[in-house]
Amino acid sequence: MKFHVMTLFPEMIENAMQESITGRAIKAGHIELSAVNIRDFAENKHNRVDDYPYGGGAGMVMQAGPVYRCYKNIEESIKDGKNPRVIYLTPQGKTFNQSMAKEYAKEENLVFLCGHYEGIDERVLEMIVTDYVSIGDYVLTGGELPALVMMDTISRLVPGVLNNDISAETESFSDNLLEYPQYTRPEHWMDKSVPPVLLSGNHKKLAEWYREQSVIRTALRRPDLLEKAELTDKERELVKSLLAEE
Ligand code: 6GU
Repeated sequence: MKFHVMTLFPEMIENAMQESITGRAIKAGHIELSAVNIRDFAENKHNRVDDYPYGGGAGMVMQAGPVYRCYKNIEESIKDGKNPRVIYLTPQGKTFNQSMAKEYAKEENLVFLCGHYEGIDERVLEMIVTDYVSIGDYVLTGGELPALVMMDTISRLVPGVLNNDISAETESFSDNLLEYPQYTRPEHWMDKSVPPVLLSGNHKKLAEWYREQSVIRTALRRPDLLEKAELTDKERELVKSLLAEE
């Protein structure tokens, strides 16, 4: 998986991606990152890439030319002959979720276009963008943090990035249930003890407890997710009694 990021702040992308699990994945060669500065494709003395909006109004608009030349440069670097998906980060896009991440993780190349100022000239968006994606209903100053959010989410689905292959599958959202609570040593802390079933070594009881805790937690914190979860009749009864208590 190679991520290509078109941005005015390449260091913001590189610095964040070099930390923690994504940093290790880059060093190990599981993912590749190229942050390309759109400003390098300005063709004027002061390297300006924005101008006033036609029609007037507040703020500046990123010009089509530098963005287009930046994209062409990336396209030429991709040697597989396929047109990559080009994701424009915008609050006007489809809200990113885990199932979109799973789809993106199948791609060999992904291009992210990060806007700033009041936006980007519509004509270049029409030319190159395949997907308009938002990360939620709030407004950020630019597309860099959303691109980082998406790359982080997608990276951990790429084979080899996480230590154990099962961990990406068994956690929150994979079956529309939240993950069960976790505990580590010491067994007793303040006035709180680890649930005894976790010390029992009984695998069947453990699996039942994990499942029940996931259902309880999802009912209390994210009842909206349960519409898509597959629950047994007994689990549905449990949910009903929990939601009645509230
Ligand atoms: Cl993708 N961009 C910006 N600027 N703000 C956002 C967003 C994206 N997603 C949520 N808010």
